[in-house]
Amino acid sequence: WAGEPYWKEATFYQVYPASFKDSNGDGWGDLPGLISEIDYLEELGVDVIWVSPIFESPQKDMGYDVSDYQKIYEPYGSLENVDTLLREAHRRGMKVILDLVVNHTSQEHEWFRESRSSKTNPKRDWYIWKPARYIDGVRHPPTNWRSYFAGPTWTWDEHTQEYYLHLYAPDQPDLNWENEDCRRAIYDNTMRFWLDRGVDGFRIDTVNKYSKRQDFIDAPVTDANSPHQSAPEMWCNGPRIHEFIREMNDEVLGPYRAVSVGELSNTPNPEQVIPYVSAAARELDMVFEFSVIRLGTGNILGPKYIYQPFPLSRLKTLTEKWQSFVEGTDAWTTAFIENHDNARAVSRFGDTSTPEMWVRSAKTIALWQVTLTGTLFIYQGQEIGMTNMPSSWGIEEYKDVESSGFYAEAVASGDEERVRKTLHGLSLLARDHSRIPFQWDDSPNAGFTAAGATPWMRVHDDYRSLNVARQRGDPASILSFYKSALRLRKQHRELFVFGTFKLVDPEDESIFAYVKRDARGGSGKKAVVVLNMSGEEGRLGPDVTAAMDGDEPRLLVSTRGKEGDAKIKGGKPVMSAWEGR
Ligand code: TEU
Repeated sequence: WAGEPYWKEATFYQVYPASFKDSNGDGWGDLPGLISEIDYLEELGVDVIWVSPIFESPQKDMGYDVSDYQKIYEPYGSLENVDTLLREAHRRGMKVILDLVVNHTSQEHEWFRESRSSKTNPKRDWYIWKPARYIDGVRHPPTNWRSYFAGPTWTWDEHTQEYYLHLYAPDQPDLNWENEDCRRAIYDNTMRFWLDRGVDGFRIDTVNKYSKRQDFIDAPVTDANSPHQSAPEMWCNGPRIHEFIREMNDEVLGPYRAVSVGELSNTPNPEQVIPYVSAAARELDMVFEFSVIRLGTGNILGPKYIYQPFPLSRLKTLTEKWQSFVEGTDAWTTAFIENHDNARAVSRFGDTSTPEMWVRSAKTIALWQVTLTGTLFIYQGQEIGMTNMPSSWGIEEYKDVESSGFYAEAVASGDEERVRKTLHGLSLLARDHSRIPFQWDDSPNAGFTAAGATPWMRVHDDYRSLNVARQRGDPASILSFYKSALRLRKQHRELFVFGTFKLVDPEDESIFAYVKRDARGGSGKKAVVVLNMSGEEGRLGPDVTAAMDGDEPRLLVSTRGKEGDAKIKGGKPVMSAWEGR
């Protein structure tokens, strides 16, 4: 669109490398596998590929624990493979961004090995070390903070007799951004290294957590049954965070014209988000804000996996909040409903009770996403309606460090009800659901890896009926709908990518309707988007029909194709179950 950078209207696609495509039969996805499927992504309409971490790592947190930023984890391939990926993508006019994980490293990173070797090592201050507190002669961590994966944020180091800070697993010590040498090393060693190789930008992990409050005090006790308390205010959006991000931009992102999308959790107030993404602030191009995708979860620094049911109206008003917060500002937003940290959208917001409802609801979710303002991100498998792992699978199929942390915590509590609720929550919300192998076809192992191989996570029981091969040639498939919907999004970019968003009838608990208008007003066009998010036939309320202003509405698209078309002509629009128009 005139005067706008490419990444605003680009469709981004997240690849989780371990589970996308395995080329050599070791059960792990890899870069040659990804390269072999670039044509598939191009055909889908992808402009930018975001590859989750591929760097050397002991894989305690699936590569979000990097032990060497300049080496590729061997099962994923080599630096040459990255060069080929970049070449093949660029040749097709596509771009590639990598994951930048610099809040913490692996404890096996050379920097941390040095840091923990002695209190006088020059890199001691590159991580956050504190002495113990002694209460009645008993050793305690410096603060009472709870980590994201359950348990404390501090681990004792016998050798140097101090604790180090880790917001995530003990294997993921936090870097000390207060130390300027450490920041310079991050810019050089991790960022410039990849940009010089031709990478187009970064998805920046945990971007709001680099500046910790420096007083290191206890958080108020909110969970009397636990020694570890939720304390995001100690490390999220801290005192120097905007200085750090601005520096990162001035030093690296800006000069390289690298696109950036930061992960911004625990930041539910638009006033806190705007400074990161305001164009004038020159920090980040965009961020992920998680209010919508986290619907149904408990406090992520507490009972995250105790499921919290929510009404549709909540999903609607949160969508509106995170659509409209940028209106009238120079900031930019994103649209996404899946990633590697959340369960599958169709299982959470759609209906998988029958094959028919599965197809319909996956398409309606697609229509919702492609009509939202901001840069659109799709997660691998979303485009074929991949679902959560079967509910019959036991806890042994869950491989994620976070799932095992929360499960172990529930078991340790000795409270059977809590164990039961946690297992239930995990079956709906665990990060594992989006991490199982991608379903390419109906051959053994779903075409993800060789027939006789052992995939690193179990392949979904449904892969014979739910796979790319089956949907590719079928005009009525979810995949075909995504392709045409992504084209539609760009044909009407002034409404869908750049438009304003206005919710209609916020209280209706089955119909989700909104109006998109050309923000610059030039075209005078508008679109009324109506999604029946229920398994019942629905009639449009007066507010929705009024939103059509008495004009002769033209049906641009129905998720039900011709059938939807026939009904609207009757004058009294009836929406069939899980239909979107
Ligand atoms: O996630 C950071 C994070 O705070 C959450 O968004 C994450 O969903 C987690 O589940 C919180 O409970 C990023 C990565 O996306 C995630 O995969 C990593 O585990 C994490 O950082 C640590 O590097």
